[in-house]
Amino acid sequence: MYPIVNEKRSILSLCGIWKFRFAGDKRWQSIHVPGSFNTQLTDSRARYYCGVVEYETEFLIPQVLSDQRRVLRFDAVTHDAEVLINGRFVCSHKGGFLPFEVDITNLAACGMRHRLLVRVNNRIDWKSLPIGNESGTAFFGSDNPGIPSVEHAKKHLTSFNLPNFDFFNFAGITRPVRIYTTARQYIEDVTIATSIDGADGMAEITVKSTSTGETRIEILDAEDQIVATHTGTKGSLRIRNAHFWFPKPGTPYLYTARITSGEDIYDLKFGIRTVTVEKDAFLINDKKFYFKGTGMHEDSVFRGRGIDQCLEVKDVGLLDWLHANSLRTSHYPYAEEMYALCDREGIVIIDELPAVGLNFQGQINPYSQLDTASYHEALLEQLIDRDKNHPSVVMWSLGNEPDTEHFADDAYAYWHRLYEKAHARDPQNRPVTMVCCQNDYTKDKTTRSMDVVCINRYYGWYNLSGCLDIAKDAFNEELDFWQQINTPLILTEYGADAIAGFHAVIPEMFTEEFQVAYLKAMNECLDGRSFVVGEHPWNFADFDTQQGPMRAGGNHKGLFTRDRCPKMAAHYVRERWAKIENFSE
Ligand code: GCB
Repeated sequence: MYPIVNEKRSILSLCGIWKFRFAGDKRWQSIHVPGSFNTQLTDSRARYYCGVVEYETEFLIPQVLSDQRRVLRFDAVTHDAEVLINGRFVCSHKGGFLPFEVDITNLAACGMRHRLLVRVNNRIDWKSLPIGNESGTAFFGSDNPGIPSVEHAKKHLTSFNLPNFDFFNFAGITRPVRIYTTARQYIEDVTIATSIDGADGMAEITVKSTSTGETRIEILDAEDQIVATHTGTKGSLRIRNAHFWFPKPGTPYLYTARITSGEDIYDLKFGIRTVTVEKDAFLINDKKFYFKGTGMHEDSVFRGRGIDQCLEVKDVGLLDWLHANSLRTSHYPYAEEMYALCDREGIVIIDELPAVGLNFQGQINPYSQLDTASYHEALLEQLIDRDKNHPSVVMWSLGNEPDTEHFADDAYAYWHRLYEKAHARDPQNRPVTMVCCQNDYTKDKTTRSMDVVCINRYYGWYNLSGCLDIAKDAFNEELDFWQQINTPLILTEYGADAIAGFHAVIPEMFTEEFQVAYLKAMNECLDGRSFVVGEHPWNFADFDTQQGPMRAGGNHKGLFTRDRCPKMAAHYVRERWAKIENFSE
């Protein structure tokens, strides 16, 4: 559970300046935690380094906390971590975007200084999520093995750490590190599922506690008035004349569940809302909802992927300015603070796993040649356990753009197993999706089997480049196909790169005018199709990527520049979304 401070719990932040070195170095350099090392350091190795780095700091837990249970928590270390206290191994963790923790009550006595060392490995490969491009597919510029330069380059492949995805592989201790304390007997977990009964809200609450004492649940409204109570670890609480959680411009009303169990107390904010899919509609609180928003990235100039709450506030504010109501955490789970902010601000989230890159355009079968299945499942469980109580989260995305075309049966088996796991594990039984890349949709069996069809399409950009009339024909033909499936569809990505300040009277690719013309053309295809329940232009803002011939200083499909200035497209989208309501009959 997310660390909090109250009368029974405390937090010591370990954020600040730590020591850092590349494995094998003697000399330490200074670094800020949290942050990505690739962007912070001026050391020439920092940007494209591959392998192990070390972070070190000291900590001291005040003696006043000696009766408390003490837990060391990392919100995210990208990608793999090994943690040592005073030279002794205490835990390890695989995966760069989800939290992990270790009980250090008996490992670090209060009132003494302790040395904390974190070894971080940023290598991505065929067993990690996201996927590394271990074979260098497409990277050598030619698949012709006869070209000598290719053979030469292949010898160096292991030092490249190539991503098989389109965002920079930022690494390091990217989110806060904290020691939090609880009573010795403590609340381990709280699960809340809500439903609506006329004017009343129902909250099914389950508490997991190690305490032998009594457990009490109180529900407080936004004015801190108690509106329902229960004694015991499991209860169905009725909140009379409840305020429901609605995305903005509705009211994202939040209640607090205050759990007391023996000597421990935990406070959890939640919203009362329902999410269902019915035929080709996506319903929030039984009303037909339309997703207006974008895919995004945790990405900024100095912090890389390091958490920046100032930027989170800015981004959520700009989404509101656009009249957006939603975002997708493309292509990995975001910092927990962002979900809490979206709960408060009424932004709906499609919560995505870091399963991106399971696609080698048919050259490699990701389901038999890669080794991700059980790890993928573990991440799914961790994600649902972390985010299950957020009212803003309305759908799980199992991954982005896997190969579902060339190995259609293998793909179905792989993704459907996860689909079923997600439904079985989520106490709120939210809809589940997987985001599909542009492919031969007639061969794809997986996408249509999800609760919501989510497709990324680049007609007029990567194919039919610049020819928007033909692109519209092709996209309309595809939408006619999806119309028959009787499942709601969200266009989760569509976009054109635009270099801010590039203009032309006759719109051509890379100009701001073309980006607007492109989005208009695609939107014309969506309008009037009632099974289309959302549009997410790619991307919210320009972002950093691996260097390559298609990327001049990153990906420029942002509606905003990387420093959050609006391009013409942002103004166009804002005008359009002002006229589209969140809900329809
Ligand atoms: C996609 C990917 C996204 C890329 C985008 C692009 O389909 O999902 O990660 O950044 O295309 O701009 O190429």
